[in-house]
Amino acid sequence: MERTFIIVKPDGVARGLVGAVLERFERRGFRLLKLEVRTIDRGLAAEHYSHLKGRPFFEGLLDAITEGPSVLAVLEREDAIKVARNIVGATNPSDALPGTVRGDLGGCLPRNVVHASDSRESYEREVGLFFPGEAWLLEVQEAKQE
Ligand code: IDP
Ligand code: MG
Repeated sequence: MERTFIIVKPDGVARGLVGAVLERFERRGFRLLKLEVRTIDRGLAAEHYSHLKGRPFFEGLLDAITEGPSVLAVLEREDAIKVARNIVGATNPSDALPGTVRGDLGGCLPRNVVHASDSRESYEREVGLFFPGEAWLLEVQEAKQE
């Protein structure tokens, strides 16, 4: 069993797509372990996207992810990270295939509806950033990797 971290971004929440996005994950067998509505502050957003610092779209990305409430979720199933990335689709909604969240629900960069962790390392980093002190999430994850 594996876990992943997803965000329905402010554009997705504003467009009323929370249910549609979460339904896709539930129907693919994901179990919800954590669900929270939160407006992400700019400092946390900058840490979350620190790998993109210096890109020309960085400040606009921070604007987009902090402009309203997001929905944060930790989800579990086998191969969670790979399956979630497949559900989400390509980064640019213009490239995303039909059947994926970004391919079906659209958006325009940087507002592409949803985030999903791209690796186990990213998941652990992200869940530690967004839910610090909730060590049980990390501990169970680590125990299962041994
Ligand atoms: P991902 O969300 O598919 O993992 P990343 O490359 O990690 O894609 O980029 C993080 C986020 O930054 C994207 O989801 C999108 O919101 C934004 N982004 C990525 N590339 C561009 C771009 O070329 N222009 C504007 N925003 C971008
Ligand atoms: Mg990414």
